[in-house]
Amino acid sequence: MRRVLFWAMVLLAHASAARAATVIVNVGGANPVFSPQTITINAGDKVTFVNKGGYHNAVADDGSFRCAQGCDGDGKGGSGNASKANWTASVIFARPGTIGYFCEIHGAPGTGMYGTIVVQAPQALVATPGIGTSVALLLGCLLALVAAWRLRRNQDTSC
Ligand SMILES: [Cu+2]
Repeated sequence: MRRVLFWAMVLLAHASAARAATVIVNVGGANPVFSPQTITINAGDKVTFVNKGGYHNAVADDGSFRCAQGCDGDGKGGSGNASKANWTASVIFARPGTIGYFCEIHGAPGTGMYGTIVVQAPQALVATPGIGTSVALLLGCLLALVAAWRLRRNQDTSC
């Protein structure tokens, strides 16, 4: 019985983990670009900017974030001032919308070194294959558990 509960919890954890993803955007390197330049994520996902070389930062057109070695106002002493250190900085996008951003050294909104993040609204549970699969697995597991429990009430069962 404990094993069944364990696996049910593993499946549930998997289902909730599938909701929030981390997407990497490479910053600079051989060329002063953000790569991929345009990404599409789901609300709640995290974008991690990784400086691959050069003097850069990542600044939202609307001022909602300004990041390099951390982000301005992150409460951890981070600074969005452009830096050539091998910095990484993460931003979580909670709300749907399209957010443009740029490097203050090599670009401006929509020109030069800039990028776009398309944040989609949260998708229905069944519309996300990863979650749907987990739910199906979990339901299958529970049905198997009920069937096994009816057959052998006194024995430990497992999926
Ligand atoms: Cu730059």
